[in-house]
Formats: sequence, structure tokens, C-alpha cells
Amino acid sequence: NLFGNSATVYLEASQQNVHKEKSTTESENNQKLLDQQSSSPEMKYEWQIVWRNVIAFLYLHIGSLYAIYLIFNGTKLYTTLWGAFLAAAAALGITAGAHRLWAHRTYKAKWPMRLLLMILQTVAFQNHIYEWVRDHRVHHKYTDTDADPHNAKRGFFFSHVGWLLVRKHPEVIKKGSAIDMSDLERDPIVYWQKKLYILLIPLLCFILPVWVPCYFWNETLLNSWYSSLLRYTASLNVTWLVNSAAHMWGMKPYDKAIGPTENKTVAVLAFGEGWHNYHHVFPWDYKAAEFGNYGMNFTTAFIDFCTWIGLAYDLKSVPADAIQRRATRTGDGSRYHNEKDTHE
Ligand code: ST9
Ligand code: ZN
Ligand code: ZN
Repeated sequence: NLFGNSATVYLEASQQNVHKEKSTTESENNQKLLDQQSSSPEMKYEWQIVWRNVIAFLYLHIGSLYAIYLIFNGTKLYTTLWGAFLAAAAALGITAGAHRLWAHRTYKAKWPMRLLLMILQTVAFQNHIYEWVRDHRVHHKYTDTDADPHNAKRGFFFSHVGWLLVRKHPEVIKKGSAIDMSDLERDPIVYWQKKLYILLIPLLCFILPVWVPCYFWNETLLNSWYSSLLRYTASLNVTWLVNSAAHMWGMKPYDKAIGPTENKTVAVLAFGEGWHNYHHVFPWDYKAAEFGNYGMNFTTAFIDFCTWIGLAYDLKSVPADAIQRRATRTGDGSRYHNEKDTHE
């Protein structure tokens, strides 16, 4: 099944309880599941589809197919280039911002850089930084277990997008509540984004991106709208590949006992976030990879550039001999497999 076989076998519950729940509202249901879960751990976890999200994501994907048709049938070249530019900028908001700066603290950034990254992270519309980071920290701490929001053990579809279409496993919320978020609570930029998110999202992810082509090069509203849907949907899918493909396919040079892999295709597409076996072993490295080749890691180029102009500082990385020792001890022997691509 699409949401992972194991989903239905969690926490065995009595059938009566499940039937009773069907007649209550969704939120009551959710609360009940949580209550049951805490009172009797042998209760069954049944996933509940969130139809609002299913419909939204279906619309995004069908709209994107239409946008691809329009690229060859009327959409102006500038509009497509604008979409590609925005996708790349938004990607940096996720990779350099939400991921390497806020989730893992792999470097420090002065406030103008944090402000820029927050704006770009909003364009990417992947939930506000606080929520993104909490889900991501719980993903690292409990990788490929029930407490991992996109547990790759539940299959490709679940870890790719399915996890956004169903209510979270109670373990995610339980374990997630214990994650230390105090560093983000102290960052006013994170705080204000969270507070204003409901206004910022339509403005920065849709209204402004659609308005620019219409105003500056007379694009039609329809073409600009679909182009924007495509830009958003494509960057979501690239991001999700880190959770799906890079948790399934590739070598494990640093730790062969864990799910995450070194996936070159994902690395190129996701601006350097596909060296995921390394990243799960050494999450504090600002390169999110052992080697810093810019072509395979655009985010690293961006952070290095920001360091050069004085906006980023205190970059963390791992000494080569420490990596060597770890790879020898727990790796699968493929450490230099991608060396030609990855070594500077
Ligand atoms: C999206 C995110 O796409 C993508 C993230 C990908 C991460 C990838 C990481 C890989 C590395 C980086 C690679 C970058 C590559 C980039 C390349 C770019 C080209 N702990 O959420 P609710 C609480 S988003 C603790 O409603 P449900 C929560 O606070 C797409 N607590 O859960 C709330 O409490 P309260 C756009 C937690 O009802 C309560 O639980 N966004 C945690 O189960 C209920 O929360 C969407 O589509 C936690 N971890 O619903 C929205 N989590 O009531 C999608 C939650 O007190 N989300 N809580 O406030 C939703 O609609 C819902 O969250 C849901 C679950 C339906 C999925
Ligand atoms: Zn990470
Ligand atoms: Zn991961």
C-alpha cells in the first residue's frame, strides 16, 4: 500500500475502538489516537488521509503537467527563466537556510544573510523554519523509525510525499516535543516568519512570483500562474528525493548500517544535499558532504561566497583523518567511489 505496509500494523487496537472513531470528527479522532497511544502502547496506529492535502498536491502536479505543455505553447521564455531563477533561489533558502544553518547550525550567519535566507525559505513554501527544523531534527534523531516524519521504512511513496498526505504518527509528535528548539526560539527572524507566515506565504510564494512576469514582460496571468505552480512543484519533488531516493539508492561509504546513501543525481539536483550517508554521520559539516566540489554542491559554493563577503562565519567541518577512521570502521568500502566527481 502507498503509505507503507508497516503503517497498519503499529500498535494493535481493538476493532470496536476503531469503529467508534469513524463516527467522530477528525480532530477528536486525532486526540483519541494520541490518548490511546499514551494509555496503552499496544493500541493500533491507523493512518488517516488528509484529503485537503491530497487535493492540493494533485492540483499542483496536474497543473505542472499543463505548465510543461504551456512552455512549448505560449509561455514566454523569460517567464520560464524567471521560474528557474526563483526555484534556485528558493532552494538556497532550504539548503543553506533551513537545513545547514537553522537545523544543524553548521555555520553562523549575520542578520542580513539570515533575513535573505528566511525570505527565500518562504518562497520555497515547505512550512515555516521552526516547523521544518523540528521535523528535520526528529528525522535525524530517530531516522527510519516511527518517530521519523518521513520514515523511509514505509516505502518510497510515503517518504517522498505520502507523509504529507496523512496525519503524523503519534511517535513523531511525542518525540518531536522533546527536541530542543531553544536556539530557534531566540532568533527573531525565525520568530517573525512563524508569526507572519500566513501572510508571507501567499505573497512570496504565489502573488509576487506570478505578478513579476505579467508586469515586466506582459505575460498572461494564466501562463504565469501555471509556470509558478511548476516551479513550486518541481522544487518540492527535488527536496523530497532527499528523503526518498537518498534513503534508498546509493553507496554507504561512512556507515553501512544506516539507511541514508550517497546519491549523485540527488546531490546535483538538490544543490549538494544528496551526499546523505555522510550527512547523517556528520550532520554538523557545513558542506553536508566530505568533498566540497561546487558542481556537485552548489550550496557549499554559496556559503563559501557568503563567507568571503563576510556574511557567514564559524564554518564547521570534519578533519579528514576522523572521516577516514569512521569510514574504515563502519563504511561499506566505497569511500572514493565518487571521488572523481566529488574531490576538489
Ligand atoms: C514540505 C516539507 O514539502 C519538505 C521537507 C523536506 C525535508 C527534507 C530534508 C532533507 C535535507 C535537506 C534537503 C533540501 C534539498 C532542497 C533542494 C531544493 C531544490 N514535533 O502538523 P500537524 C505538533 S511542506 C513536535 O497538524 P497532523 C504540531 O505543532 C509542503 N510536535 O500534524 C501540532 O501541535 P499544536 C507544504 C509536532 O495533524 C500538532 O502536532 N506544506 C511535530 O498529524 C499537529 O500538527 C504542506 O503541504 C513534531 N515533529 O498533520 C503542509 N509535528 O496543535 C503539510 C507536528 O499544539 N502538513 N507537531 O499546534 C500538513 O498538512 C500536516 O502537518 C500533516 C500532518 C497533514 C502532514
Ligand atoms: Zn539534515
Ligand atoms: Zn535523511
